[in-house]
Amino acid sequence: METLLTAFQLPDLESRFQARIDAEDKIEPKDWMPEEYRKTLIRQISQHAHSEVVGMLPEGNWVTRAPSLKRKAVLLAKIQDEAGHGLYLYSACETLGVSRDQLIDELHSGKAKYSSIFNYPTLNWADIGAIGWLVDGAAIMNQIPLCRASFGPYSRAMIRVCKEESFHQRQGYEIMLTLSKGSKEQKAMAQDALNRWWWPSLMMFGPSDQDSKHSAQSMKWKIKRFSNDELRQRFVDMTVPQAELIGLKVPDDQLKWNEERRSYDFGEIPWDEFWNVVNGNGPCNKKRLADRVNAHNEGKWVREAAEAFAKKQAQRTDSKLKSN
Ligand code: FAQ
Repeated sequence: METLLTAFQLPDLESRFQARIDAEDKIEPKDWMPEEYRKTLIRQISQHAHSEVVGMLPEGNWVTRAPSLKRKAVLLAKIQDEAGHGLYLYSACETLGVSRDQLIDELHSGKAKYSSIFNYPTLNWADIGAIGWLVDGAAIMNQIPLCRASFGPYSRAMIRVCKEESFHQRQGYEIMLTLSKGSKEQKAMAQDALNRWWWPSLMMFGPSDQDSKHSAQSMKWKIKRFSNDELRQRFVDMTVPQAELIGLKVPDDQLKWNEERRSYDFGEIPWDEFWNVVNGNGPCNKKRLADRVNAHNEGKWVREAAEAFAKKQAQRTDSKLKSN
């Protein structure tokens, strides 16, 4: 009987759900939602959380070698921000009925994805500038529309994330500006970093629209507001003039302003490289995962201590309440 009822009710529930989305209502964790919507959100939000946390590794590599105390302090603060973003996102994901342990297990077993960009090495200080400028720049371009995602906890988390990412982008650009105004060698370092990070940054937006299997449904559900190619194009249009302003050359011979479209035409993305990295065979995939697993294992005593402390506090509050 229950199955029959569900079968009759489902189309009605689904159309009411879509009507709420179309009316720009926010969906909250306890609202009815199609199972596929829930799964899509868990997939995207957890991949996003993993990216923030794995994304700390290439930058963490430079904390001890930052060129001044000021640069070290700024870099440390940025890396802590990324950890915070991971935490908001894991929390948003948990409201969908999945545990953080489960999500972390999926990352550590290699089942869950994280952004391809964090599988590239940071070879010198200019790479830290390029990550802030390009990687955070691409992240903001992708994430500003997510502030309007239909799922309430995700959209609210993204508002704070975007504010912090925009500071990150500016500090990265400022590093690149300083290097470009420096010695011949420093300018060459900045150009070399741009050469290596340009194409991987464009890949952050995901496969081309024709190969993106989730975009159409995610856009109908207003999780995504723009397609991968649309956001990539906006990023190119925003970033090319920034490169020109500091005297750097974007490494793309086919890059050309298109007056008719009022936008840049650009070359073909090396998709083989993208899929290779996504499938676990990029230059640093194995190292990144091993470093995450190690950090998690080494942090076991911290989690246990925090849990014991929280339990003790709860017991104290309990006995205070009883004695009052
Ligand atoms: N890397 O059908 P679509 C940051 C996968 S945060 C790896 O187009 P969708 C902050 C995709 O998951 C950066 N995998 O998928 C920071 C799917 O695989 P699946 C992270 C990728 O979801 C800065 C398959 O390909 N940002 O940088 C990638 O509709 C500096 C088919 O793709 C977010 O996660 C990729 N680049 O669109 C931290 C933003 N692209 O799951 C430290 C939220 C695609 O079927 C330092 N996410 N795949 O096995 C999104 O907006 C979307 O998920 C997309 C992909 C646009 C990434």
